[in-house]
Amino acid sequence: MTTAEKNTADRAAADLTITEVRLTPVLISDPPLLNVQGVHQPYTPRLVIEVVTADGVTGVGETYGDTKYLELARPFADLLAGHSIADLNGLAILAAQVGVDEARVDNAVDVGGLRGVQTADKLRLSIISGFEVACLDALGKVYGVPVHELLGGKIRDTVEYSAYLFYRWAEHPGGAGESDTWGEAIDPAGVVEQARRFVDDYGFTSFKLKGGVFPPAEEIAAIKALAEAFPGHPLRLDPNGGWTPETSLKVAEELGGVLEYLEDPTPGTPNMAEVSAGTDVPLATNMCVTTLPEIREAFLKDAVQVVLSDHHYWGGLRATRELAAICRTFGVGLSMHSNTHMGISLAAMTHVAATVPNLDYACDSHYPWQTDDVITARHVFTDGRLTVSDAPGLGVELNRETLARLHQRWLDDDGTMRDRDDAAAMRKAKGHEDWETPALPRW
Ligand code: GKR
Ligand code: MG
Repeated sequence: MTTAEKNTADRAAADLTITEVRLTPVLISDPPLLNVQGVHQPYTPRLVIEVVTADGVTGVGETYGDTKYLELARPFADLLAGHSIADLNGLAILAAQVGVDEARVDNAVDVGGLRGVQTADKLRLSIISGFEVACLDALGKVYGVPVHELLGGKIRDTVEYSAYLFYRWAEHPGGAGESDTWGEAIDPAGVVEQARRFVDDYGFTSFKLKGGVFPPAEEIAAIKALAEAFPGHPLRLDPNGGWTPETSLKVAEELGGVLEYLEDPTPGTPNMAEVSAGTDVPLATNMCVTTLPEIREAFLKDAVQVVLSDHHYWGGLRATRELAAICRTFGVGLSMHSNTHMGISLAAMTHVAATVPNLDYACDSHYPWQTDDVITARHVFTDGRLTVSDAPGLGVELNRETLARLHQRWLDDDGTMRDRDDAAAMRKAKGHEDWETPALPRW
């Protein structure tokens, strides 16, 4: 038997049955980044998922780690023993058996994540996605192929990311958490300085500013300063629904010539449709189109011209490709959203992005802000791009020592960091003791 024949025989004989699932919640450090709800906590919860097959092959995935996600992931993991890592469609069937405590669902607004209205289904999808990625990683390792090949194959060798600029403080209130060397950015000069470092360190060529923090005039000034400092570079502004339609239209008029797109200027599809009807600036969203049932109204009303995909809450890498196909059908652009995450998620984002023909924009990623990672070799951006890995599976390896340390941090936490709450974090700052998440639209 030739080596190739033996490999084929080995693969055919592989036992794909899941025999063990390991769930490891961790707390990863996060800088004091500001948004419409408040400020990031010093530490953010994430969940690392490992599925182990009967042959001892381990696949890894990552998703949100707040208590409400853990409460779903645990019973879901219990259902997986005996399931095949190749039965990806079966994950949703199993997840439907897991009950969601409705009291845990932030119905009006998604606390911390700013990903639109939360539902029990969306919580389930956010769990399925982490397991789907872990199964794909394991499957890729068994068959000796990269995850992108399991999705049909890469159509690009590198994936472009944008610099994700945030207004931020130099330190967390009371000097909590880890310190870094980025310094404060609370005005146009600070934002431009931050952008320069993103360019110098990572080579990003497009920029997204998280807005909704200061009155719109100040954020308009910051975008204009970026346009002047980086002429011709794509710029985006995202106040997470912080403005009324009227304010949004004024901002669109002021920034018409410089914005690549305006992201969620105003909350909800009807408001977005009103803005869309009054401006030529493309509107993007990761707040009003976040699930399949939300697509119809938004697309029929031409409320959005770009949807930000996110495999975490859309239900996985294959679901992301389905979303891409729907967007293609309707002539709606596709970009990619990000929350605080580590390298397992970035690997998954890069694999799926490499396979989607109509990913028309540089993807978002919080990764440069994350100094903690559970993988052995951090991803390196070159010219703002990541090279798509051709190694089996995701192409990342767990650093067990770091995983244990970050899990210990989660165990040692008194409970205050285990659930992301940007408003609670804001109240710890001097002068903001009475802060409440502002009702949207705020301006
Ligand atoms: O982490 O502050 C943040 C972001 O505002 C994030 O929560 C959003 O979901 O980045 C996201 C967005 O594009 O809206
Ligand atoms: Mg957004």
